[in-house]
Amino acid sequence: MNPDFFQDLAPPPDLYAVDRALAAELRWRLPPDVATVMAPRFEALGKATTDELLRLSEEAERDPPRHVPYDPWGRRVDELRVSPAWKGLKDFSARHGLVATGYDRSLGASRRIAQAALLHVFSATSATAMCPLAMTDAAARVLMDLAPAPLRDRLVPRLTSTDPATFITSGQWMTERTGGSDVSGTSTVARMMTRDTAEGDVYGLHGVKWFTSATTSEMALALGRIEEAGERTAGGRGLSLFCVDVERLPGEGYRGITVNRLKDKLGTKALPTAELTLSGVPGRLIGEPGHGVRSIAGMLNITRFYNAIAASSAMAQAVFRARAYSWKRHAFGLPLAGQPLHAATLDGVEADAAGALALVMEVASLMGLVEDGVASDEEKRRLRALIPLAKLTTGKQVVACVSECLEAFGGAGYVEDTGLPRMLRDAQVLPIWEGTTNVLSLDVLRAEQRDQAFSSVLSWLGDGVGSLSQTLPTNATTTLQDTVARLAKATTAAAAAGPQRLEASARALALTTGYAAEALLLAQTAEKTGKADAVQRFSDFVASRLALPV
Ligand code: MFK
Repeated sequence: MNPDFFQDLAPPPDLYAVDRALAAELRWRLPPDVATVMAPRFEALGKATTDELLRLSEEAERDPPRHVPYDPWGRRVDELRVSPAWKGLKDFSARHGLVATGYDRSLGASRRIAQAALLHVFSATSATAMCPLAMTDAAARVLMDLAPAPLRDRLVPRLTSTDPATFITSGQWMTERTGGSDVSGTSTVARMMTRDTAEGDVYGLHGVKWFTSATTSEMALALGRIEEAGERTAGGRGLSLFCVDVERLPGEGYRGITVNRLKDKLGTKALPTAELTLSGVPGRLIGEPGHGVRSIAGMLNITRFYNAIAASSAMAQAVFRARAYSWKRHAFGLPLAGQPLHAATLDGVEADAAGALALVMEVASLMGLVEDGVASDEEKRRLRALIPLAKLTTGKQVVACVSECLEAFGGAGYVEDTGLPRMLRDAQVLPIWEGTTNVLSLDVLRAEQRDQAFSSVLSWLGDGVGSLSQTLPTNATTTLQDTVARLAKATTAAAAAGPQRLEASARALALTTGYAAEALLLAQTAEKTGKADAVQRFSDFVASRLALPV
C-alpha cells in the first residue's frame, strides 16, 4: 500500500446525468412533446447543480442566518441577516422555473411530473432552499383556489414568476406552542381591522408562532382565530386562514411582527426558522371564516409532496456518493464495489431511492390530473391517501438510506469536514416537518373514514399486482403479491378489532402500503421501459424491503 495515498470524495453529482431511476421514470411518464421541451431545461439545471448551485449552497451553509434584534443604539430592528448566497438560491430557483413549472399549462397534466424531476435534481444540493419553494408553491395553489381575485392576481404571478426581480416566496405560519400536530390549540387571535377591501376583509393578528421557516419570505399564510365582540370559537372549527404581507419598515424591523429568536436546529442550518410574536400584523382572510384548517390542508398537500421529493433527492445523492466512493476505495485487495456484500448493500439502498422516486412520480402524475380537472373520482381518492403515504414512507426511508450511505464511508462518514454528516442531519427533518409519521398515518385513517381513500389505494395495489407481466422475476412478483394480500387481510382484521386497535395499527399499515406501492411502481416502470437495470431495481427493492432477510 502506498503510504502517500489519500482518499477523496466525489462531489454531489448532476442527478439528471447519473440517476438511472430518474431517467427510467421520465422515459415512460413524459409524453414525447413535453420530454422534448423539458430535456434542455433538465440538462441546464443538472449542469448548474454541480457548479453555480453547489457554490451557492456551500456558501449559504458556511454563512448561516443570524438574528440581530437591536441596532447599535438600542432600536429594535429584528434584522435576519442571511448570506448573499441565500438570496442567490432564490434567484436561481426563479430562473430555473422550479415553482413556475408546476403551473405551466403548456406542459398539460404532465407539468407536475416535469416539476418533480427538476426539484429532484435540485433539492439535495439546495441548502434547504427547497423549503421556501414548497411553501411558495403551496401558497400559490391556495390563493388560486380560495383568494379574492384582486389578491390572487397581485400575488400568484409573483409566486410563480421565473424572473428573479419579481419572484417572491411565502412562509406558512401554523405551528404554535399550544398547537403543533393538533392545530386546534392555535391561540393566535384575529381582530377585524378593515372590512370589504378589494382584497377581502383585513384582520389584525395577535399571537406567537413557534416555527416559521424561511422567515425572510415576502408573505405568509397564517392560521388565526377570529374574535368578534370579545368572543371566539374554540377548537379547529374556530380557525381561519389569513394572507400576511411581510413588510420591513426602514430602521424599525417588521410591521406588526417581532422576531423572538432563530431556532437552533439539528440541521437545515442555512434556512432561517424563527419564533415570531404577531402584534396586529394585517392579514387578509382567505376562504371561509372557520374553515382555516380545510384551507391550509390544501397547502399541506403540496408541501408534503415537496417533502417526499426532498427525500428522493437526498437518497439519490447519498447513494451516488457512496457508490462513487466504492469504486475508488480499496480494502482487502479489491475496490469496495467488487466486494459482494458491499455491492449488495448499495444495490439495496439504490433500489430504495428508486422506490421513493417512483412514488413521488405517481403522486406528481395524479396531482397534474387533479389540477387539470381531468382526474376520475377514484384517482382523486387515491391521491388524497397517496400524498400522506408518500410523505411518511419516504421520510422514514431517507433517514435509513442516508445513514446506510454514511456507514459505507466508514469513519469518514462520521467526520464533519467531509460534509457527509450534514446529509444525515438534514434528512432527519423530513419525517418531522409537515406532519410526523404517526400524524400522517392517522390522516390516512381519517381520509379512509371520510372518502374511502385508503381503500382506493388498496384496490389499485390489488389490480396492479394482479396484472404484472410474466417477464418480471417470479420471486419478486410473488413476494409483492403476497405482501399486498397480507396487507388487505391485516387491514380488515385491524378494522374489525375496533377503533383503538385500528389506530394502533395505522403506522404499520401505512408503511407497508407505502413500500408495496413503491414496489408495484418499480415493477410497472420495469415493464414500461423494458430496461434490465429497472428490472434489477424492482428485484432489489423487493429483496431489501419486502422479503425476509434470508
Ligand atoms: C424544512 C426545514 C424545516 C425546519 C424545521 C421545522 C420543524 C417542524 C415545524 C412544524 O411544525 S411543521 C408543521 C407540522 N404540523 C403539521 O403538519 C400538521 C399536522 N396535523 C395534521 O395534518 C392534521 O391532520 C390537520 C391539522 C391537517 C387537521 O386536523 P384536525 O384539526 O383534526 O382537522 P380535521 O377534522 O381532520 O380536518 C378539518 C378539515 O380539513 C376537514 O374538512 P371539512 O372541514 O370539510 O370537514 C378535512 O377533510 C380537511 N382536511 C384535513 N386534512 C386534509 C384535508 N383535506 C384535504 N387534504 C388533507 N390532507
